[in-house]
Amino acid sequence: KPIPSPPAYPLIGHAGTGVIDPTNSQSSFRLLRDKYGEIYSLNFFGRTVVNVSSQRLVNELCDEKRFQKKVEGSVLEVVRNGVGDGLFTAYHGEENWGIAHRVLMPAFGPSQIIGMFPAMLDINSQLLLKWERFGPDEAFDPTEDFTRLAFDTIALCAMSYRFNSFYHQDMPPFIGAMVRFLIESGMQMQRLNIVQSWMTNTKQQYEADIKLMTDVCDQIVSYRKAHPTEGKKDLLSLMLEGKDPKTGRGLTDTNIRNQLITFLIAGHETTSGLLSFTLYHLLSNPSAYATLQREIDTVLGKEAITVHHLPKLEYTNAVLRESIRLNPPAGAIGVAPIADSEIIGGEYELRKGWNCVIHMDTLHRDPAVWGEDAEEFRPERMLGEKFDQLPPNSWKPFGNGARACIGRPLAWQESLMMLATLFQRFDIRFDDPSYHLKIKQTLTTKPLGFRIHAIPRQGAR
Ligand code: MNH
Repeated sequence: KPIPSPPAYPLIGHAGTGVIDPTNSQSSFRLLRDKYGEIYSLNFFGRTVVNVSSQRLVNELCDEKRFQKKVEGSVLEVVRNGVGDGLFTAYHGEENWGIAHRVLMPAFGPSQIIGMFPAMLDINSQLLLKWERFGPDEAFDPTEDFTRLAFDTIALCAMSYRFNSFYHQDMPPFIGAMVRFLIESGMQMQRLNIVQSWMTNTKQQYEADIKLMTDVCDQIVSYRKAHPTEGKKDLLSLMLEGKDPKTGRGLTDTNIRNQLITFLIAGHETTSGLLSFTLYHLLSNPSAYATLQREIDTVLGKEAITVHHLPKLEYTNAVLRESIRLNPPAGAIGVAPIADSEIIGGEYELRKGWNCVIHMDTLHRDPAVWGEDAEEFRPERMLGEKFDQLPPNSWKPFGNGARACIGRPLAWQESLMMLATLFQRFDIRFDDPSYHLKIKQTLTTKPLGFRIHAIPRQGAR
């Protein structure tokens, strides 16, 4: 059966037809899903991109015996300009992916994550103190402070390095460089090579941004060399000293740089988005807000948070799952058939050279899985057994299989702690009660123009 596709130009295909808004592709893809359904194909300069949104088809794309991650021909291939063979952008089967994966996985085991609790709490308290000092009258964008939180947390937990972002008026320069770098990488996907070669200023800025990120990482490595962490095995020490059990090899200096930039980027953008979207959904759903705060009051009361509280925060956990369902900050992943061709859904043929994109935000709203209220924020559906019994591959915010997110437990613990301590201490209000969610997109998504007040609670600790 032919795969539906919107009208296109000869040669350039859908580039320049305006079907994809490069500054907010997620909303473009959602409109196309509404019009063309669970699968449709696009063409950019001869490259075929098949977009898939239903659990029934995605379930097949998640079969690692038939499909594998595809970096070639996707924006990740352009992002390699800055982060090369780092874990996120490594090609399927690239040797350094296997080495780094085996060396670094142990840094994200359960006891390592619990061991990060004090460092996470350190950064978490900096945010709380700042919001307390703001007081109830200050209107501010929480996304900025969640970005500071997540950025400082990944650096302190994984690299024992402090950016001290809460003590600077401006965001760390790494973040500005990263945002420009990611946006420009996305733009290059829709540009002809010849046009690209004329844009010398853009090219200079792009290279300066990559250099800035590289310099920050070199600074982290030289700081470590000057301040060895006696016996403490964090992610950075595994990068510098770890040996792959399979090949006996360690990471090269270039690969370490690529990994550090990768972790600084992947380690904060998405977590910051998750926390920001979660506040938005809670403010828009007063009964979920009330249930969450009641749970936190019951579990924590006025006690200082400890690791022992975390497993008891069942509803808070469900709130995060539901928030990331509706707004998965990393909204799409790309795969391709391993064989020359594969038939999915018993009717659509996919070819090896094509980029097959799983769109998480539309997958996460598939009415066949989530029902008539798929668009509603209802954490109850994510509690306990209901979550465990969801159809396979219907909730994929952290990607798939061997190439799924390595930082998931870190991000989750950090987010759970943040929500619990935030609602223990504050009531949150919209600055503008008529605010409706708008999206800011780089590689990932965040709320745009979202402002709140944080009102210290009577008698809170
Ligand atoms: Mn993370 C891969 C989402 C937090 C480091 N991450 C992925 C993928 C998704 C994803 C989706 C798969 C991408 C693909 O298939 O192309 N990550 C998230 C989300 C959050 C997140 C939604 C927070 C919420 N990620 C983190 C944190 C770190 C991190 C925190 C670092 C500590 N993620 C990675 C790395 C990869 C990855 C590294 C690449 C893994 C691999 O391919 O080996």
